[in-house]
Amino acid sequence: KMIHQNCRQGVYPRSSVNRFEVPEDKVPWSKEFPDYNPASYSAPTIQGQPWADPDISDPQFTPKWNDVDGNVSRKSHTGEYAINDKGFPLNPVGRTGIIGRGLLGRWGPNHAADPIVTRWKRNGTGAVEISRVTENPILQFIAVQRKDSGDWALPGGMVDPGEVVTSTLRREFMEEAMNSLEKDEAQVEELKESLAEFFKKGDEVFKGYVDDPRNTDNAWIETVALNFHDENGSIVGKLELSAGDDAANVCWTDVNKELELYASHRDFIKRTAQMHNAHW
Ligand code: RP5
Ligand code: MG
Ligand code: MG
Repeated sequence: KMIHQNCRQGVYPRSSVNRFEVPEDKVPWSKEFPDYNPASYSAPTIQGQPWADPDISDPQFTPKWNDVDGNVSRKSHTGEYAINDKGFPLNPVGRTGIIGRGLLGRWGPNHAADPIVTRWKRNGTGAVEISRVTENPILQFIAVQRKDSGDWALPGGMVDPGEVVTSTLRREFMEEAMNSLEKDEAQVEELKESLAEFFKKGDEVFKGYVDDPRNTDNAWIETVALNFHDENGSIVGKLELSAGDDAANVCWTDVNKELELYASHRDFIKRTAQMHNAHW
């Protein structure tokens, strides 16, 4: 059964609001928790943003829960989520110790996409490096350091309204790992072109709920993580990386079990390593 760790204790990110502590056995909604009394928090920075939903009490706001709602999917990869008697969608994993939207723009699922760009680690002569421990070849992936938390993470981001996930994957990669927001239109077109072929065929690594520290009882992140592998290092292996947007740093990172990454990203990298029979 799915469980979350990163979103059920401590202070909510970029706020001074404490989560109501939820012990592991009290996470599922099916478990009685009469003392449960979480604070409500929706960050002032999301109010009125074009990418954010209105307040749930706004009479103009008539969301189609569990459905495609105009340009926005309010469907969950995890199945049908419940709506409580006050009209709030409920986190499919369970309690988080906080109600409201927190930092998230959407009530219910907030859909993201995570590109996992990999290549083999090579030595000076171009030979693939083999781990002396597992005798498996060592994979590398492109990681970014997040500006908000300082954690290393995948260069992922939210799916824009009406955007197809395959476009989100390439756009977020370009923004966070290649600083495309600071490039001019012609340079962006050229970059898009050069990545088009590579980003055409990705292998699905994960689709579902992300254990993100921003999740609340009424808003949560779901993602689709796809692996784009550069087998001989000739495509992205040559690209010049440059951190941009919400990334402070970017670099090729060796894949192994010592990795510590943001949210559930370590799980995604572990699965990727297994898919390639790589060292872990
Ligand atoms: C993560 O939040 C998802 O897996 C994705 O990487 C990310 C999306 O949020 P932003 O990077 O846009 O903040 O948990
Ligand atoms: Mg982004
Ligand atoms: Mg991002």
